[in-house]
Amino acid sequence: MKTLRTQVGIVGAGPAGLMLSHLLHLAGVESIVIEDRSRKYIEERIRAGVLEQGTVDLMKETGVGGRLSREGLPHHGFNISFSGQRHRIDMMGLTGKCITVYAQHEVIKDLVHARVDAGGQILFEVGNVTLRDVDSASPVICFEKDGEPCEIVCDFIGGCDGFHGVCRSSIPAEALALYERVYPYAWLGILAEAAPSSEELVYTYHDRGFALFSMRSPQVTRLYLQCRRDEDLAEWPDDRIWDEILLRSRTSDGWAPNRGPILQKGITDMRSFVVEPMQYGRLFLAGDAAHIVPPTGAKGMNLAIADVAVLSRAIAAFYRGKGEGLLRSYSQTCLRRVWNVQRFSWWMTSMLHRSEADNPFDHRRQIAELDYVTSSHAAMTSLAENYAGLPLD
Ligand code: RFL
Ligand code: PHB
Repeated sequence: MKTLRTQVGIVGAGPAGLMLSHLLHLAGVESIVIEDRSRKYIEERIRAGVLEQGTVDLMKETGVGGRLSREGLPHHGFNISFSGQRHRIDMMGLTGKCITVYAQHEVIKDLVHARVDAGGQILFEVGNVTLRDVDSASPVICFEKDGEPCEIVCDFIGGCDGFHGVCRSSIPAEALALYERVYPYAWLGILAEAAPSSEELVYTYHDRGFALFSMRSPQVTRLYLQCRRDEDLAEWPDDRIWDEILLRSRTSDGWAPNRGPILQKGITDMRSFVVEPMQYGRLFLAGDAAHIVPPTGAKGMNLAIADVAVLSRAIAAFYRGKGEGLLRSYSQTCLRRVWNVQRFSWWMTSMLHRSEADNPFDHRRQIAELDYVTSSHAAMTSLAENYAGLPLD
């Protein structure tokens, strides 16, 4: 058995785990990150694309925003489209804030690079991860690396291993309350080699279902379509995907996404999920391990980063001799923001999607709501404020 010792053991090298390790390092606290996938896999996994202003500011302030500043696409507004008309929400004009389009796997590359450069330890391709003595002062992470049993003995564990990880399930069920909503639809997402035909995102409500136009670079468009939960990708040859995207997205002024070769496609289910509290003993859950939002508000990664900003501060205060106060309030501090973001993500989702259970009343109600949020200054300000992101604390 190989035994490693560190201050904070972190399970999962997603945005939450890597940013936690980075922030702790800047505060003079040591950590080791373990990850069950390879470095190449996590650096290429296609996921989120929208960074809130607070996430961008944190990356820049902590020295990992160089490439983001050069390659990220700042967006001052976005569009909501329905009944064939696009309506621009002027986020910058309404709130003084903007969002930046920069792929999640680029954030991962920047964080891995920063940790490796600073001599930080990230152990990739570990297996059989379990936690022990989580409610003691010396919790232990057990795992296998290259066939050899290993353990990390630490003071705290960062449970940053995503929705399907092992950390949340290491907590006794009776110590947690779960809140969940599963939506009756999913998203079919594609990356296409096509120049984006709009500089800003377009969220479309259509009789045939939701569509989202986004991008990754001046050459690559990212698109999503509402589909069935049990949708079979095999039934979606490229031409059918393009026909459906164009049918839903085209506006009466002739705007439509540009077509191009499809580079990647996948289906994402839609879920709202929160676990309370986000802590058990010396185990602190952060990011998707503690909560999931449907992707319509573009919030999941931003919420993961916000959690670890709070957690790193609490752990740093503990080592500076300031006691356990911030650690004790970690869950409560995060959950306030988490529920705000849950509300916004649920609201965006229910406003923009069609459900089989909907009747003509719901359809007209949704159109009225879309009309309101794209014409009332007060409603647009609320939408823009939430989309650009609430303050980190
Ligand atoms: P992650 O990214 O899932 O990272 C968890 C890591 O833990 C590893 N792991 C383990 N490691 C060791 N031992 C184990 N037993 C382990 N089990 C798992 C995993 O391999 C992984 O590397 O969680 P984290 O860090 O909390 O980050 C959350 C975000 O990834 C997620 O919320 C976002 O991707 C959600 N999301 C979006 N968020 C945004 O902020 N803006 C967006 O525009 C946005 N768009 C999206 C999205 C998610 C999507 N999908 C694919 C779910 C669009 C889509 C389509
Ligand atoms: C993306 O570009 O992947 C994206 C953008 C906005 C969302 C979700 C995903 O709401």
